[in-house]
Amino acid sequence: MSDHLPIEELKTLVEPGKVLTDAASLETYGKDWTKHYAPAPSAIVFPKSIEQVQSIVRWANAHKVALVPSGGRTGLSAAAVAANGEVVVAFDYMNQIVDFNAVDRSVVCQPGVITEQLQQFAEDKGLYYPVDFASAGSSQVGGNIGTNAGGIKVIRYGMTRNWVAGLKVVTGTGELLELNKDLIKNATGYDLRHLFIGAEGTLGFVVEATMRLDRAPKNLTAMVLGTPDFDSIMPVLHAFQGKLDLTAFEFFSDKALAKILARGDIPAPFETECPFYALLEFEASTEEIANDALATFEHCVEQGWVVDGVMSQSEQQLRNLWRLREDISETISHWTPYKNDISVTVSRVPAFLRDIDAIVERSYPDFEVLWYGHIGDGNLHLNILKPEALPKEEFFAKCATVNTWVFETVQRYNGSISAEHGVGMTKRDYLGYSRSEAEIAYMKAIKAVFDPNGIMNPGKIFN
Ligand code: S2G
Ligand code: ZN
Repeated sequence: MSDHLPIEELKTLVEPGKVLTDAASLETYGKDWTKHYAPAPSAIVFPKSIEQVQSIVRWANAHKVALVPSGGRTGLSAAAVAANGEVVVAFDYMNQIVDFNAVDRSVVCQPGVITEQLQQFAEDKGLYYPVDFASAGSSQVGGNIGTNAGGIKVIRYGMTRNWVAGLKVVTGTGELLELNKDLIKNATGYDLRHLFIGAEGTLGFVVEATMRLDRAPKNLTAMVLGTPDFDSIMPVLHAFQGKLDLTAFEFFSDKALAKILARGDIPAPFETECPFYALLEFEASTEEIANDALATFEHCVEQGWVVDGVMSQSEQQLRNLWRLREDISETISHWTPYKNDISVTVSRVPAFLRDIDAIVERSYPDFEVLWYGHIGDGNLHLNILKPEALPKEEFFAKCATVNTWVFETVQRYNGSISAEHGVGMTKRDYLGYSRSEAEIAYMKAIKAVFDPNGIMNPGKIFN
């Protein structure tokens, strides 16, 4: 802990025992899922109310102490990593669902509500919270808003941003802003809510959010289809989108599937081994829709875009098919993967994939390369697995070199170097591949307005 930190004063701002400085807590709360930076916070503070968050921010301004917000610590861009003696503000004790309105179909959450808890709450009310991803069991709503989390249902439901009806934030000066007041329509000037969504806590901290819910989908059904090559995947998407209102369209490569099947706890989707697999989901709310799906499958087989496939016949089989896709990230974390989370417009995916794959083939002859992701909304996860014997630093250095070629290609396709995982620190140095100098200058100007002393998660998104 840095010796200048007025820690005794900080303790007076929260309840007893809600400021931790022991090594284990500093390690646990000072990091997220990334492995690039050693966590080194000076203290962890756990506010229980909006007023306590405001006091902490005022204290940090008075003493020029940097604050890092921490939620479920499932981030993948080191946006929640405290590597330079910052004080971590952890929202674990602000974890209550505080209101629900059946008419507005809205839920008021504190930032520490776990995503899965919100999903379950919605289900219990006969409704649906549609933002979903592998880490939903431990990520927090506040962090999902801070990173504008995406996931597997974006093709139908959009990003977290689409589901925030109202937002209370504490800005970098300690001021509380109540934004949009849960209104569906509100054309009264700038919608400041959207500045804070995806800002990774660099403008202010989410201290309460009103989340919208949707009607519950009926009889969700998944299909996993084996395709003979990259080029067949997008025609399959277009064929099914022409017939069905898809709730998801994902893909993964044979190497990614092999890591899942090697665990031995989930069966292969079918006998045939294919280089690529598409996982699509739709509401089989009528027999006609299910028949349309089968007819489209037959059409794709006739066209040579699909070589085999399976459709879920039960909730359990639906879950098993999804685990083939959703378990990839956690399963491959064993190999300390160099991760990419890139996106282009859907129409550009085929050419983009071919160009990136050529770079990857040329650059990583001796590394294991896995493709997977939300190809239906143009978002691809390219993961390079670290060979056991290769030191991490050497591996990351090699991948970082290749990554400049990947990002040059992303730039050429007007894509994003970070589709859903945020910028944090891992992508900070590459921002210029996806944002103009003018955009970055305006972002910094906005940061100076809301956080004049630069204490709110400094060094994230940009230096
Ligand atoms: C996914 C999870 C993190 C990753 O599985 O869609 O966003 O890239 C990822 O492994
Ligand atoms: Zn993803």
